[in-house]
Amino acid sequence: MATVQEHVERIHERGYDVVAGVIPEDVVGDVLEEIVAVQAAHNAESEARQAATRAKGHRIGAKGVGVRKQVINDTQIFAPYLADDTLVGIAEAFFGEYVRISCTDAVVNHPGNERGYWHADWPYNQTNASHIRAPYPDVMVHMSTIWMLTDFSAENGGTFLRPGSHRQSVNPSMGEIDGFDPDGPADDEERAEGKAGSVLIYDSRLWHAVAPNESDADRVALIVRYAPWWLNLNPSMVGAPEHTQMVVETGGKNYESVPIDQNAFDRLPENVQSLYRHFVAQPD
Ligand SMILES: O=C(O)CCC(=O)C(=O)O
Repeated sequence: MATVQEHVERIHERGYDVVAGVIPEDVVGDVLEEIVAVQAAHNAESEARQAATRAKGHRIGAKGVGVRKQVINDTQIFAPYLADDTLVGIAEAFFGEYVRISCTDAVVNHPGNERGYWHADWPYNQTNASHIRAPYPDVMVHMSTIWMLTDFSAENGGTFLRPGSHRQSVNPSMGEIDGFDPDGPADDEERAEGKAGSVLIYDSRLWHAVAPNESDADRVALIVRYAPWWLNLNPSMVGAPEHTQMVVETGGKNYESVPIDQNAFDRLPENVQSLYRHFVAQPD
């Protein structure tokens, strides 16, 4: 098993790494079942939101992917693992103490989902209303993770990744760069692969894309992102004044999430509460 330091070095070098066994083998099946059921129960909402975003002319992920945003409000079955020592150790190695979670979404990539566009994540994704304008400095300010609830393979849509691209000061969310097609394959692309229960960690600047699921079963994952205390998350928080100003009033598209309900928060283990306490819903 790799040490925190070894993972950190690989993320520095390649922009990504995989931590195996974060959710134990005997638990991951139950997590999968629960997440699939919750996402299915909210799928109509997910489709309506994606259609509305497209109707406004905004670019979003990929057709054929069902989403449940801030799924921690529906189920806390995976919550104990969010504060996994290795994951938090890696985040703290980059950011220092007082790390926070900015996103806990569920994604279900159905067989035949379309390929997504190459992009970096918020706050580097230039399609978002709030973003660090490119060319941006060579600093990682957000850490993205994708939690594999099914095995990830090249066949079932293991994420496309471009190793080393995290050191660039731009990404293709802004359109073609030096002849690089945001919608096409890349010569050096790699795939995120691993057993269910593993977590792909990447520098949010890494160029990556949703891959088509060419298997006959869903590829299911959690999208969790870790941020330092010093990154302003307010533009991503529905209801916060910066979100209203930068997203609602401009009609823009954004990286955003609803607050965590007090009841859901109360059910979290104490060490996980500290990752969410910045984002607890205020009573009306
Ligand atoms: O689900 C995946 O494979 C990729 C998701 C993605 O592109 C993202 O979270 O930004």
